[in-house]
Amino acid sequence: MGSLDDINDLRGWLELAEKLGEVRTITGAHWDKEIGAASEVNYKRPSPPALLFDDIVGYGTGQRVLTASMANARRLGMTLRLGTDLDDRGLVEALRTRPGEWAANASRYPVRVVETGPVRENVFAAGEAGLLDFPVPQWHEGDGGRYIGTGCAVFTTDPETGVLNAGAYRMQVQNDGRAASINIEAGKHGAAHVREWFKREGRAPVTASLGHDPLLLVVAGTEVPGGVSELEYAGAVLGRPVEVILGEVTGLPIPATAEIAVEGWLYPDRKEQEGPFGEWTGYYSGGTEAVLTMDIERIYHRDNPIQLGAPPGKPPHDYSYMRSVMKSAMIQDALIRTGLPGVEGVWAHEAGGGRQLLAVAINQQYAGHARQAGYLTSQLPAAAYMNKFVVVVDADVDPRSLNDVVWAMCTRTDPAEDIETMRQTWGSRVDPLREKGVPPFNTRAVIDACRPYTRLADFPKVAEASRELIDQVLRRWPDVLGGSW
Ligand SMILES: Cc1cc2nc3c(=O)[nH]c(=O)nc-3n(C[C@H](O)[C@H](O)[C@H](O)COP(=O)(O)O)c2cc1C
Ligand SMILES: [Mn+2]
Repeated sequence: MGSLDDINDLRGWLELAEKLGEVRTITGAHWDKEIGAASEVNYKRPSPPALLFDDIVGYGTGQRVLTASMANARRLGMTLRLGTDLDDRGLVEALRTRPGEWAANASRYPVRVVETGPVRENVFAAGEAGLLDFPVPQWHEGDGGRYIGTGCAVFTTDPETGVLNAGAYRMQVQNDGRAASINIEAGKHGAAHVREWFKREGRAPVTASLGHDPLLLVVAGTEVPGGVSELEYAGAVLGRPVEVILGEVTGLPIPATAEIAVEGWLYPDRKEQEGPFGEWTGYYSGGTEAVLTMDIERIYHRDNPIQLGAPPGKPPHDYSYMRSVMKSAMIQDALIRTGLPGVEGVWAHEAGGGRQLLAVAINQQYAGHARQAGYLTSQLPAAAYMNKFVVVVDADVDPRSLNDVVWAMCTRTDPAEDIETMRQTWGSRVDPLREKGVPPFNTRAVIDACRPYTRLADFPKVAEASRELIDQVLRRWPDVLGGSW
């Protein structure tokens, strides 16, 4: 044990992360708000370590909760099997073109069905055990309950093609642990599967893993293209198939090394009040609403299981770093694949939860190029959900620097001319601007923060020292000036 190739589950992941000095343990925290608040304090620090909670009040030693799993470049790079010593820039470099390759190669890694696995160390039928046998956190003070599904992977199939989908959809404990609501936004693949099952069979089979190699959270929680199974995509990342067992009741796959998994059916009229929940926008999502709820038919768990927590909130939150890095890479790949020339970089800023604020740097080549980049980006399947602003900047602006992007907006955008809006676009129920009872549309803007194409030749020069001059003074006073360039 100890190298990237050896990671086969959350425990292997933890072992390597601990060896790298990337994990801190907290004992004696209460599941009621303390785990959530301690995690929140941790996210706000630069390059936060992962936090492993043990000896949780009311639960024995060994039942653990992990948060901030991928909150820095080193652990995200490790999770994506790209390296164990990457920094922000190195990770972005290493990730370039990979998402497209993983999607293209996914079909070469169909899941491998195995007879049994660690997840079957303990198996309970309905009524024999409940979700509150585990130290499920109440994450935020204003949450409507305890959420066992944050860093989860919810599995559904397309009833026609059998293609498996995994999505991270929040799951609130219901009925004292005998049920869980699953909050799937309209437009997500899981929602389409469930709708199709309802139409054909009147119910939809579902399994969910609640603790696993964080790679499964990356693939379930990121917009892997439709029709591509996230588990096969994970196989392409790993270079080997993911092993699954088949659920006893539904026959749906469950990762063989999952820490905790549940299984059951959704029915169109089986709903419970769900929420509010502190969401990635930085606000609590509305009030409570009736949400599809699964009565638990089976609970599977390893001895001393570890929940993978990933609670959102005002950014930076648990997975905002992961979301930004993955979104940026996927959107940049997708934008280049449209055939748009001159794409220099894309960054999905954490302040916008990795969705609402996208910066695109281009090398302007023709009249209309900048707007084309903006409109295309805002409607790419990888970017469309809940986008609010696409800011297009020239190649001399670093799209990852919020300061530089805002500076470009302040100096190259003429608000009356250069902001284009779109209406009735793909929003979300978690949008704090949405009015209750209204379908989750949003509006969005493309902000052209490029120098006007007609003035490229004579636009004022940027007032900063040239590279040569900077290098000259760095060489002269390295003790005083070195390190920051
Ligand atoms: C920790 C976490 C929690 C999430 N919670 C939800 C949720 O409650 N509902 C939802 O529709 N999407 C949620 N998402 C976003 C989806 O997981 C994401 O859009 C994913 O691409 C959905 O998979 P699908 O495209 O296969 O449907 C969450 C993502 C993460 C990482
Ligand atoms: Mn999907």
